Amino acid sequence: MPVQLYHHKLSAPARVVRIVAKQIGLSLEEKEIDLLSGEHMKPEFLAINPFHCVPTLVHDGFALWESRPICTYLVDKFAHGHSLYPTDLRKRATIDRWLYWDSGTFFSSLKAYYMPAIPGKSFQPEAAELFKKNASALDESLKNTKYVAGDKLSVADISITVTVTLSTAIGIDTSELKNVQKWLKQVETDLKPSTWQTLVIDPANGLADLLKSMASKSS
Ligand SMILES: N[C@@H](CCC(=O)N[C@@H](CS)C(=O)NCC(=O)O)C(=O)O
Repeated sequence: MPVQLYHHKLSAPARVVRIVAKQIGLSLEEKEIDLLSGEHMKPEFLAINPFHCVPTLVHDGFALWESRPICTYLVDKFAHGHSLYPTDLRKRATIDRWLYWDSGTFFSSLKAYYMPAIPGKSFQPEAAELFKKNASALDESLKNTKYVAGDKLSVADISITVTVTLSTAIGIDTSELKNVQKWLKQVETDLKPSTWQTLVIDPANGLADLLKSMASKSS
C-alpha cells in the first residue's frame, strides 16, 4: 500500500514530514491540497481529516494528522530504531520534549507573528519579540549539544529547523545566535542532497512572499 501524504508545498509542518520521509528513504505518494482555494474544506478531504489541516497521512486505511506524530510514526514504522527517533526511552522522551516545545511554544510564537497577515492584517512585532526570546533559549541549549536532543540528528532538529528558517525568510533576524547558526549549518550538511534548497529554503521564501503580499494588501 502506498503511503499517502496530503500536503501543500508551502506548508511548514508538511515540509517537516516530507524531509523526514526523505531522510529515511521512504517514498510518499504526495497529494497536494490547494489551501488557498479551500480544497481542504471539501467533503472528500473532511471525510479523511475532519480537522481539515495538512499534513495528513493515510497509510493502509489509517489516517493521521499533526506533523510531529506523523514523523515519529513514519520512523517507527519504516525505519525502526533509526537515530532520527531511536527506541531508547530517555532519548525518545528528550526528542518528544523538543517536538512538543516546537509545536506548543516555538512555532506557536512564530505563527502569532505571521498568521494575522493571512486575513490581510499586519505582522505582529510583539510576537516576534517572544519568538526571539524562545530562539535565544534554543541558542543557550545548543551551547551544550551538537543537536537539539543530543549528539545525533533527530526528527526534532528537522522540525525546529523548519521553524527557524521560516522565521528568517519572513524577516526575523536571529543571525546573532551563533550556536543556532552553527547547528543550522550542521543540519544542512546532514540532510540528503538537494533537500536544504528544495524543502527548506525555497518554500520558506515562497511562503514569506505570499504572506508579505497578503499583509501589504491591508495597507
Ligand atoms: N499542528 C499542525 C498544524 C497544521 C496546520 O496548521 N496546517 C495548515 C497549513 S500550514 C493548514 O492545513 N491550515 C488549514 C486549516 O487548518 O484549515 C501540524 O503540525 O500538523
